Amino acid sequence: MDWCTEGTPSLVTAPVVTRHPRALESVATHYCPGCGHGITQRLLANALDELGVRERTVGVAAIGCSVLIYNYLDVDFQELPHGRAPAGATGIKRARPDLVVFTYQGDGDLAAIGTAEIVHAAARSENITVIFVNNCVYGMTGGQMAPTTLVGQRSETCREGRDPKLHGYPVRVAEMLATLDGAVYLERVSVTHPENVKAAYRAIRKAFAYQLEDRGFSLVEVLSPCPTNWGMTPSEAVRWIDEVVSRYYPLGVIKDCAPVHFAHLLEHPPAESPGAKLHGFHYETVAGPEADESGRLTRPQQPFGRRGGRWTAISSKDFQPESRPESGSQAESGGAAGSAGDPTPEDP
Ligand SMILES: Cc1ncc(C[n+]2csc(CCOP(=O)(O)OP(=O)(O)O)c2C)c(N)n1
Ligand code: SF4
Ligand SMILES: [Mg+2]
Repeated sequence: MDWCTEGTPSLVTAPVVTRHPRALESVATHYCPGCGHGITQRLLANALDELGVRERTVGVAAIGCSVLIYNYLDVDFQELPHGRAPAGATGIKRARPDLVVFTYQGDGDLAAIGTAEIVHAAARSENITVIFVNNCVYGMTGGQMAPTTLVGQRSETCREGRDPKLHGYPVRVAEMLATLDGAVYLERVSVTHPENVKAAYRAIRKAFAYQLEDRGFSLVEVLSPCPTNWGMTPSEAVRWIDEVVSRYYPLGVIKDCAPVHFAHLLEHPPAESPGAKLHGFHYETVAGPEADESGRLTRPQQPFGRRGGRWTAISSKDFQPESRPESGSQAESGGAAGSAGDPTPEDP
């Protein structure tokens, strides 16, 4: 039978627009219908293929529904106890900087038992990539409340819905890590409809590209459906992410910048001109105050509390040790008013 009848779309002659990723094993996964882990791991495999790094990639599997990722991706894997994946990834990357190292962690794993590990890996700006799958519950163990469970959301351990008075408030992991100078690239995505899946792919690929460029810590937070524990159909679950979850956890780039060194000096910039150099770092004024409609001077919004300036490393060639502030200068006494980074004396 001739499948290539003229004028009829043909599977034989049609251009190949997608194919099974080399980094994805051809095995059936154990994920429930509508689960977001499968899509996310497929995107991960695509990114490793596209960047050509599959053979030198090591994944660190966490505890949770995703643990069997080591059976689904064709890369080397290490499994770590609950929450410890960033610590293990740190060791692997430091011992073998030539490898591409990532962790793949759920919200129970990363944001509850593993909070310390992720915070300090980000603070140290470990050059690793973290894929953080936020499905608002402990999926594997039957849907208990996680740090990410929304206020009012029902779970096995909060049957009437999360009550902030009793259970506290959900943790926005990406925003929390954004306050750390070492966190370089943080983006939140979802795997609900095709546009979001494409954005998720771009974010995952970019996070790995940053690691290849030796930029430091990156994390992609993926809002992911868990229809089984949410008591929803797969289509209800993606709708719930689009209409409810992503309002509390907004999608988009949360942070994308170089690590900031000597951040504490932002509060105590040197008393000298904007060109002042200190201990091999250079202080630049980013933006001064601007007049609003009523003529009042206000500062333009700076990300994460940055106030008017930033420190950047300078090459050793330009380093001028004599430019340290003299003892008793404004910098040492903590008086920032009138200095390069804080030109509005009336500001607190
Ligand atoms: C030290 C330790 N404590 C508790 C558990 C039980 N446990 C296994 S998976 C899991 C929750 C995983 O939830 P999450 O990280 O959100 O992953 P998901 O299954 O939702 O993808 C827990 C508490 C464990 N395996 N080890
Ligand atoms: S329980 Fe939830 S997270 Fe786990 S496989 Fe099923 S849908 Fe996915
Ligand atoms: Mg989870």
